[in-house]
Amino acid sequence: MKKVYIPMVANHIHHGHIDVIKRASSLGELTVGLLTDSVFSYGKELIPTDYEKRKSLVRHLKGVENVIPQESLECDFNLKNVRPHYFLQGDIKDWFNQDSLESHKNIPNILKEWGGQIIDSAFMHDKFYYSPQRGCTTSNERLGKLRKLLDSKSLIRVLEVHSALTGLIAEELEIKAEGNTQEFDAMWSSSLTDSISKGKPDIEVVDLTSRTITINNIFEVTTKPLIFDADTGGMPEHFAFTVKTLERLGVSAVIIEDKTGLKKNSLFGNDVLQTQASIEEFSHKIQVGKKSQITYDFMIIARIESLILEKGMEDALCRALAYISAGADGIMIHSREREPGEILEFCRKYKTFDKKVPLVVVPTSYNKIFEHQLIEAGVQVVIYANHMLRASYPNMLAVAKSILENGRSAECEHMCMSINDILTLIPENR
Ligand code: SPV
Ligand code: MG
Repeated sequence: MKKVYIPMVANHIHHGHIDVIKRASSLGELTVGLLTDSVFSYGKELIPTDYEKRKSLVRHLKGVENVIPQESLECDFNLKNVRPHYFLQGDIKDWFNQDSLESHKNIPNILKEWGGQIIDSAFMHDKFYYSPQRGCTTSNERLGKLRKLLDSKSLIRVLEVHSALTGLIAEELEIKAEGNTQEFDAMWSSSLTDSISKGKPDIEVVDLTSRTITINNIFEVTTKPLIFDADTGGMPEHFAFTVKTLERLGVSAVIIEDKTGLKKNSLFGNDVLQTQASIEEFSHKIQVGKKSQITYDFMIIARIESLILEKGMEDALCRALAYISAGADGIMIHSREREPGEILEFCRKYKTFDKKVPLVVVPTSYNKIFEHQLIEAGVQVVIYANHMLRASYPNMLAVAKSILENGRSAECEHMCMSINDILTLIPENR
C-alpha cells in the first residue's frame, strides 16, 4: 500500500478539503499532518477552533487514515517519519504568505531520499475555496481572537482606531523587519479619539450607541480583535448592558477605569478634578460585568488610575490584587510620567503576585520605552492609544490653512496623497 501525506489546517472544512482528500486517498493510505494551533495562531488567520476539535473533524472524513500533528509550517519532520510515496501540495500561498512557500522549499530533496513524489493538487488553486475576503469574519470568531493571541504571543500590539480607514491601517499594514513580519494584532477604540473625532470632549458624553456606530464601521472592513475603552463603565447596572452590547458585536475586551463622577481624560492628571472610585465600588462593577457576559472569551480589564492620580504604588498594587479577586481578566496600569520608572516598578512587583492576569500598558507619555523592554517587564498588551488621530489632524489643519492663505490648493499639493493613491487606497478599487 502506497503512503500519501497532506498538510492541512482544516480551519473551516469545505468541499476543497473533501476534493483533495478524495484524490489523495485514491493514491494510497492517507496521513493528514494537521497544523497545530501554535503554527497558525498569529496574524489575521487565527484558528477559531483548537487542534483537538479540528482533529476530531478531520479524522472522521472519508479517506483519512491517520491524523498527526504538524508542529511547524515545514513538513520536514513529519515527512521523514511517515516517508510517504506521495506528497500533495495545494496552493499554500492561499493559506498564508511568502513564508509558507519558504517553508516548503526542502520537500523535493527530502522526498528524493526514498523516491517520493510531489503531486500538485491543482484544483486547490481554485480561489473559490480559499479567497480570504477583506473584513470577512463573524462576531464570535473575532471575539475569541484576543484570548488566542494572548495564549500564543509574548506581546499583543494594539493600534488606536476611530474610523474604518484607521481600521484598515491596523488590519493591513505589515512591515518586514529582520526577516520577520511586523503588524498590529488588535485595535483600540479609544474614548479620547472617538470623542474628539466627533468634536466632543472625552467626558463620557459620546454615548454607547454612537460608539457602536464607529465600531460597526470598523468591523465592516477588518477582522482583527478590538479592545473597547468604556471609560468608567458608568453605573454597574448600565455596565451590565454595555458588556452584552459589546459582546454581541464581537468586541473582545472592555477596559474600565476606576474613576467616578465626571470623567476627565487621565493625561490631565490632577490638573483637573478627578475622583477615584473606592476598591469596593469598582470591584462590584467588575463582578456585575462578569456576571453579565455570555461567552468565556470576552474579557473585562480593570484599569488602575492610582499612579495618574498620585495615590502611590502601594494603592495601585492593592487595587490590582482586589480587582483580580473580583474577576478582572486583565489589569491596565496607567501613568502619565515621561519616564517609564513607575510603570516598570509596578511590573516588577506585579510579577510576584500568585494570581496574575495579562498586564496592559499605554505608553503615550513614556514613549521612549521599546516593546522588548515591555516584554521583559512582563507586559502582555501595549496600546498605542491615540496616534492615528494625533497624526492626521495637524496635517489636515496645515492643508486647510494653506488653501486659505494662497487662495488655491497648488501650494499644499505636496502635503496630500495623490489622486491615484487615494483612488487605489481601498482594495476593492485596485
Ligand atoms: C483613551 O485613549 O481614551 C484612553 C487612554 O483612555 S488615555 O487617553 O491615555 O487616558
Ligand atoms: Mg479613554
